[in-house]
Amino acid sequence: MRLHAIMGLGLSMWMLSVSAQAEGIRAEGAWARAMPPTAEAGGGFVTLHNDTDSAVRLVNAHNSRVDHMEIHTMTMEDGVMKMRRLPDGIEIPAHGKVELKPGGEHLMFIKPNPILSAGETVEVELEFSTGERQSIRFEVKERPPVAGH
Ligand SMILES: [Cu+2]
Repeated sequence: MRLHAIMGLGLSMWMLSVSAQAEGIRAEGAWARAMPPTAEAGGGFVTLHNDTDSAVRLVNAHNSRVDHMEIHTMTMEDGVMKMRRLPDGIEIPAHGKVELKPGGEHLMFIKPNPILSAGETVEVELEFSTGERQSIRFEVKERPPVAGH
């Protein structure tokens, strides 16, 4: 059962990357942080590659079980890390990449119901400035995946 599910996920991720390549934006290593029961929001992280000749912005994200999603960054204010919303989203440079990661830019799942639990996957539709939308599966984990896996 479990192996089957993993193989299914691998296949769907492969198919996703193939179709993503056709559109010019490629998502890699999407994961979301497992939330404590009392948390109101959870973070989502992914590396986005832009294989096109023009800069593209990630402008929004959608998921069926949240109130809404936001695009955030972390900034240092008076020695304290604070989250700030990025109303214009995040630019992915032409033939470049942007890494959404803990302590930096990230997606925010606002008031998910139920909360994000370790071991599940959540589907998020990323929306780009080109008008394209791409569905990505985020694996929910307690901590970041080991680099290279
Ligand atoms: Cu945030």
